[in-house]
Amino acid sequence: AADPTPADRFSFGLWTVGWRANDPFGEPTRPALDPVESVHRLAELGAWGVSFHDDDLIPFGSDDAVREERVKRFRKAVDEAGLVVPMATTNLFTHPVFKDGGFTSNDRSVRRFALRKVLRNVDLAAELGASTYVLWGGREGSETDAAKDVRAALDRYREAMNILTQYVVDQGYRLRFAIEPKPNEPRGDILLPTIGHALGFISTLEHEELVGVNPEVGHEQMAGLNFVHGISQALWQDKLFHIDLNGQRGPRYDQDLIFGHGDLLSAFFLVDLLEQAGYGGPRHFDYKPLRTEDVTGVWASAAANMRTYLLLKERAAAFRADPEVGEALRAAKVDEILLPTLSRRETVAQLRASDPDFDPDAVGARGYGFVRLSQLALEHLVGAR
Ligand code: GLT
Ligand code: MN
Ligand code: MN
Ligand code: MN
Repeated sequence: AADPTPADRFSFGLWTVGWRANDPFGEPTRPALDPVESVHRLAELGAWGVSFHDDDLIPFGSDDAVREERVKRFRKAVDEAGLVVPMATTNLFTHPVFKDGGFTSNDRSVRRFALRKVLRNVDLAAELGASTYVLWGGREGSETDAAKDVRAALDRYREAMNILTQYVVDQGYRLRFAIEPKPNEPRGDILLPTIGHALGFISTLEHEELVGVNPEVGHEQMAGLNFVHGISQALWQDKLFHIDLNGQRGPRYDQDLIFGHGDLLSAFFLVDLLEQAGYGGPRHFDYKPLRTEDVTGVWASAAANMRTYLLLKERAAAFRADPEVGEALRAAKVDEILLPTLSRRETVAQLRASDPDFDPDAVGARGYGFVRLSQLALEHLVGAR
């Protein structure tokens, strides 16, 4: 059951397995991978989908002939391998032209160029059958508050989103956008730094129904936030359009570890949540194979992501099926929160007159039993039950 199949809807970015492991201090440690090879290897490992940035596929600045040829090769590989392309995205961060951002660069000509670049790749995404278009604004931000009028930058961000959503509507594409939050890196401070900021921003858009979030495990954890809570709220607002699974060890640089190789307990509860909630979208891994690994290690790490997810899914199911867990959940009143606080048709006056004998001291003295529950989860996670 820990062997992935396409039914598990696992997908990978071309840039993940294809990362050559260059970092700010060192050169690449691995050769470039041909996207065609990546597609075939991912399919052999049991993946379902592959995602890409425009520049992963078509080198920045390519002419139309090269572009056409690259797309053709990729499409052929995807078809032969039996993969799908559930998501596509734009690189608005590598080229120096984007050093002050794409949609929110102070330079208007850059903002116009960024929009043209995205629109062009939105066409390709639609052509390849993608249903989600991710926007990670890694360069949208600043290092100094003197340099960015953030309120105006958010106006420009919104302007870009309104243009893109209207374009998709006008073209009749079945494509929705997903904003990916991140607090910092590469910019000192990035706009829309968390799931919450992104959800607030989305509610101001003209076509807010076409825009959701693509949260990444490590990005929320870099901000010290609880990823499971963030995903819960995104689900609650019907905004979890896509997800980037990986691992991170607390607030530090973006580690992009294999899923589960960071905060394992959080990964367990995340899988439990996604499966319980019936999340139907891709389980997309956005990780970086460790810089120490050769190409063999790259494919071992891709397989590890999927296997870890499936093992956690098994463990979470066992946790839910355990009668002792059921009893501990009831004792902890975990299901009582499902009950509305007021009864049907109860008035505020009735509420105010109710429970004259309520004893706050007695109720305050009662233990909830959350420790027992938490330990049961841990024991299932480590296979002790
Ligand atoms: C980049 C970033 C990721 C985003 C990718 C989508 S680009 O690799 O670190 O978190 O998901 O643009
Ligand atoms: Mn409209
Ligand atoms: Mn990341
Ligand atoms: Mn990501």
